[in-house]
Amino acid sequence: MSYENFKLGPFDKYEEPELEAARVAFKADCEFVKGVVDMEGLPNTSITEIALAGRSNVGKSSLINALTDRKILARTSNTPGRTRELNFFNLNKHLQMVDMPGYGYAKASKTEIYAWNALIRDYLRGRVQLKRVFMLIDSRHGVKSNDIEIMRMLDSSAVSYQVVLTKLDKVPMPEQDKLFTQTQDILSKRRACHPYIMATSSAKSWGLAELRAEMMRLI
Ligand SMILES: Nc1nc2c(ncn2[C@@H]2O[C@H](COP(=O)(O)OP(=O)(O)O)[C@@H](O)[C@H]2O)c(=O)[nH]1
Ligand SMILES: [Mg+2]
Repeated sequence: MSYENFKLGPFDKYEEPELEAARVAFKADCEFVKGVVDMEGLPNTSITEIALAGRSNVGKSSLINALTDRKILARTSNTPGRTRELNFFNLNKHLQMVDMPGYGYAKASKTEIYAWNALIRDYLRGRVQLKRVFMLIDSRHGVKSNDIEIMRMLDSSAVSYQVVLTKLDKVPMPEQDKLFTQTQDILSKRRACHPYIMATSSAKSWGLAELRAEMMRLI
């Protein structure tokens, strides 16, 4: 696939032993901890946390399932906006992964949107053990204005984040190069953004080994 050629450009490099160690780590037990609707409900632990953020339907739940090789761990759905809670998953008591409520869901009411945004904002700003936010971007659509809004908020709160392109299988090879360059351009202007992007397809298992390795670097 085309993105192999980019490993020294916008993509970081991972050696085989590191990829293998991460693969083994993600084979461990992964359990759903809880769904959280307000700040009081946050699990009271100090385990390293990473969060998956992104627009509704970008593929957050699918990515958690693919990373952990479980089919139904995180509920995936064809109905956008169904995930309205912060869903906490615990990987072998070492890494907590948080599936965040999607933003940009057109059919939601203003009140709902306001409540989710407040929860997302409070969580992202106030969580000490949160080591990185993985900002999922649909490869077909690229970075949208509401993605930029979240990135701006992360920049201003100094929460580090990294972009993960999803559904790369939906973009024909000749257009992938353009997607990578455009994404890289947008990100180069952002302060708290990790310099490398990650490219994945949960459907084809592309980029999962690398993303697991990147997550394990944070523990
Ligand atoms: N082709 C393709 N479809 C995907 C991929 N990841 C997710 N999807 C589909 O996109 C839709 C939304 O996925 P979901 O994980 O529920 O998104 P979420 O709202 O961000 O949690 C579902 O129909 C998935 O099957 C992928 O890598 N490739
Ligand atoms: Mg979901």
